[in-house]
Amino acid sequence: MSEHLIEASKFLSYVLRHEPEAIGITLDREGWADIELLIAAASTAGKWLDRELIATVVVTSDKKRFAFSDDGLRIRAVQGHSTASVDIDFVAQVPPEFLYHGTATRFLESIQSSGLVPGSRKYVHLSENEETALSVGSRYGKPVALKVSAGVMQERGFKFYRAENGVWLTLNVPAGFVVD
Ligand code: HQG
Repeated sequence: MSEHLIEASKFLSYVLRHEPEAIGITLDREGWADIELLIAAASTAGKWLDRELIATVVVTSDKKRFAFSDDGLRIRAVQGHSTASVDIDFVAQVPPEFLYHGTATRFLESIQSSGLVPGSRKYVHLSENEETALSVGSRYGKPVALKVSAGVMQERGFKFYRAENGVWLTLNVPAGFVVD
């Protein structure tokens, strides 16, 4: 991905997950933003975007972070939100027996005492494979992939959701369900 596309992708993550108000747009509860309004608001904020650039980011995003509405008029981030205005109505699903959470070794002590908590986001993010978790964890330091007994958690009543891009979400993981 070129620098230009990475910068546009980061900008879209910022406004569609975290700070829509920074450029004066609003997202609905499902996270959707009107693309024309987004382009106009971005331009007022000094950020140039057009439909073609947005479409290229959506299609080339390695993690499939964004999706267009069926009519092509709106865009949203499919997971990763911290803004309180968005609360996607995910349908709970049965997870695989184990899921992985990527973190940095410096957080392990705290995780052992408090379990996995969502931090500034709404959910704890989990992946089906260890490699993805390691790459997520490497953003914060020496990476480690924690194995989570998702199947047992679900049997005990914890809810799991799967975003369109395959990332699994749950509200929290008590320390006892982290198996290594
Ligand atoms: C850690 C990326 C101390 C947690 C990824 C993580 C993901 C604790 C950090 C998405 C803790 C939160 C989300 C505890 C959890 N004590 N630290 N009790 N519980 N943590 O960025 O999962 O590339 O909010 O391990 O692919 O790293 O941006 O969450 O290190 O899907 O599209 O607190 O972001 O996607 O960090 O990443 P984050 P995350 P993108």
